Amino acid sequence: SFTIADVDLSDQQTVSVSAGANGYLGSLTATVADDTQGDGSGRIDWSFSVDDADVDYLGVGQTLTQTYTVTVDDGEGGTVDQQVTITLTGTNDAPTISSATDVSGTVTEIVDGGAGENSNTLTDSGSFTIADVDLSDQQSVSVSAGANGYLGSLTATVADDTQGDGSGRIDWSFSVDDADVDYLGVGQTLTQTYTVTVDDGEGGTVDQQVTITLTGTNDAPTISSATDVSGTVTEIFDGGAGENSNTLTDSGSFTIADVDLSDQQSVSVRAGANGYLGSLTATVADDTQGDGSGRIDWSFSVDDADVDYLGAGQTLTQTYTVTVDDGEGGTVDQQVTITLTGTNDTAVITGADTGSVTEDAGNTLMTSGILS
Ligand SMILES: [Ca+2]
Ligand SMILES: [Ca+2]
Ligand SMILES: [Ca+2]
Ligand SMILES: [Ca+2]
Repeated sequence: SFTIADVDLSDQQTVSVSAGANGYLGSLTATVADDTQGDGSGRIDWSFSVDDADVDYLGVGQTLTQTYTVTVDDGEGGTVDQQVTITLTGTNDAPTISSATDVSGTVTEIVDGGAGENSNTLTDSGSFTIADVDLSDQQSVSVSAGANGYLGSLTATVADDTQGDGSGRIDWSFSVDDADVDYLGVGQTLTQTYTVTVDDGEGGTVDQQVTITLTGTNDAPTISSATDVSGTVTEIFDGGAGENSNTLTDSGSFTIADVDLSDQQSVSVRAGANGYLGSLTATVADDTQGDGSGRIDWSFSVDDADVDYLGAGQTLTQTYTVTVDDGEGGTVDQQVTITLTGTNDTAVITGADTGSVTEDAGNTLMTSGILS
């Protein structure tokens, strides 16, 4: 309120208000609380009101000044003006997420032997929209990983802040080296969750979760070391212990690897030709699950009797393909070669070794038999 005076003791005042500019928020009204009639003094009351919603857009500490002219009229051609000034001050509103339809990503390991395997970067990206009713605010963004040890990295940027129009957009981008997900088996997934925090710089923040799913593909097993993949057996010498009754054996192993740490291998053997003597078997002595490395053991055996027919130094070479299968479509072959060597067996003469002749003058005496 403000007080007025009018020396004309017969006058009664009216009051009117005019805004200093168009577009003012709320409204200011004034009333003559006490005119000056009789005593020459009076009072004008003014009142301002505005919906809180209408000043929502003001940022923290942001002010808007509205000036009104209150005109007091004595009805006799005399007026006086009084300015009334209203200051509207904002407070902060936290930013909000408007739409989060693209806040999950997927990357898939490059197929075994595919272009860029173990050298390319796998990426996915997306965005979500934000709002901030405080039209003066500009946002910044930060990312925190949901756990330690996540693969790759997720970054976020303010593609469009909300300043001026109240709406904006945050872009996120995930990348990981293909080599880092090599260890994932086919279809094996890893889920990584990130919190993207949007900060309006005025104490208001909002969080949006972004979830990345990393999916593995199969890598075939490989042979790590094959230094013990040939075997020899030698026929028991003539008259030796176990000749023609013992089994001749040799065995060995080779090491394998499979980058897919979830894989377990099986093994099979295929002979290189029909009619091989004896048999070669192979077993998975240690699969690669967990540590990526393993060992295949092979074992060959043949009855000594079966190689009896080999002469001294005569050899027979048998080649086997040992196939290691990771159970996920990946295989690797290792050849195992077995050399069977004969020893000499003394010739044995059998049959009738006696005969007889009877003298018969004039004729040649002969007899015969078969020695074998
Ligand atoms: Ca506000
Ligand atoms: Ca704000
Ligand atoms: Ca893999
Ligand atoms: Ca594999």
